[in-house]
Amino acid sequence: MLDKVVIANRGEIALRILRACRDMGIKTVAIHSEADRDLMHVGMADESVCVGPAPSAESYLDIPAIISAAEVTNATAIHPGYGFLAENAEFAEVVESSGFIFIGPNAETIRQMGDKITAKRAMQEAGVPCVPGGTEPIGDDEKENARMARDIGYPVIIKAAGGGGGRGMRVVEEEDKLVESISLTRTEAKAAFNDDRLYMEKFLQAPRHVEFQVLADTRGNAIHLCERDCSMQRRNQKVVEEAPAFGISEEQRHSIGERVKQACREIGYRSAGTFEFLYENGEFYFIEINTRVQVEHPVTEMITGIDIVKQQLLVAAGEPLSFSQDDVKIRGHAIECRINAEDPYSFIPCPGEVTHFHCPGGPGIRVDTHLYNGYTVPPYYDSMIGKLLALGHSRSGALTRMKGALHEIVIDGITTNVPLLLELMQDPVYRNAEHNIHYLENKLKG
Ligand code: MV4
Repeated sequence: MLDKVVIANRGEIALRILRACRDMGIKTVAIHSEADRDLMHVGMADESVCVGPAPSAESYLDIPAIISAAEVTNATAIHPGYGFLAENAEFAEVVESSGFIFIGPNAETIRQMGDKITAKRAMQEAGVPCVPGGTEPIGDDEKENARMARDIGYPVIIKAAGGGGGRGMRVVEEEDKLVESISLTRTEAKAAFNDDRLYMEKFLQAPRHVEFQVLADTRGNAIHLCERDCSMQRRNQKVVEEAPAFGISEEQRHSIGERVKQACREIGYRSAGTFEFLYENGEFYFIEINTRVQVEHPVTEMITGIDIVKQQLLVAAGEPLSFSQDDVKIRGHAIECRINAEDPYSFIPCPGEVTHFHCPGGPGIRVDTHLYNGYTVPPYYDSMIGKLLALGHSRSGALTRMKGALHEIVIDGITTNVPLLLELMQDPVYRNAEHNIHYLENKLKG
């Protein structure tokens, strides 16, 4: 088993990784910036190393500094969490070439799946249903591109191979905008990703966002942990996530689950991963794969009872997964609300001192947060300060418990988005699960 893990992240996910290590008797090293000395997990870790000043580029993204921290503490492995360097193939490569285990997929897989064209081609070959559209990069032949778009049918969406998470995309409603849209998107892709390869897909107008969680080990075992619905989002920032996805049949779950497992085997996937789909008119369409543990992984943990981070640690140590597909059963329904230090309607970040924090509790309530009385939320990083989860026997039971917990939680001293979350839990469209990926933005437009 791993001896000592460097937690190369901050906030709630760093604490989450520390807790999994603690459960397994694995020693922990917390790396942190100068602004994060007071983070809870820094005090709880066996060792801590300051890797630089507040700005992420000089600390959490500083690869040599993180490798040095692993060396001076004689660590075995490095867990990147999510964000920061979690899907940075170069980082995974340097970690492994420096003699440490990277807790995640291997660098080549991260690189290949980070290329949205290669990823889509791999999925098509594995029989995963994809959005209609080519997996050849869009060329410069205007007639050829016009024919491609006509074959797909307008509206189409132009996407950057190096993009993802909403960056480097443009919708084209009619033919006379196609040439200009391709040119603009190519320029933006070159500037943002240093990669001007583009691809074209049918634009789905009102889909839901449904993603499948997978786990794969180094012994050829791959399982899926069912799906999550992440449609309640704003500008590609998820606000509320849940599992399982409302209205998905056992047959659909089995069919897509078998295909994503087959894809894992064919690409040699290792560790935790998420296959993102758009779901519209009863059909699934693959869009992207995320080669990291995700913010919303706890909703899957609550309905299956499987600790995803512990499985990552076991797989990194070369152990087999602790579960077979037959062990994966859904019990109940879980909802997650992301708690952000931000204005609930303008979304402007509101860092500052938390003068009083009261954590909700009771049956089926889980709170993943690094907050404590007197903690000061710094202005340098993402505004998410925690996740509130509620598990119920049914979706309506989870909704009731979530509402209660949102009324119980106290975070004095800073502004948070709790009022918006409460409003959403009482929103009739959300309560009837009739929302899609555009619902929240349209609702906020008033
Ligand atoms: C799409 C789409 C509609 N049609 N692709 C946004 C980020 C990345 N996950 C891909 N995204 C989308 N791709 C086709 N062919 C709509 C989106 C999209 C979206 C997808 C999932 C969750 C939230 C979203 C918000 C805006 C657009």
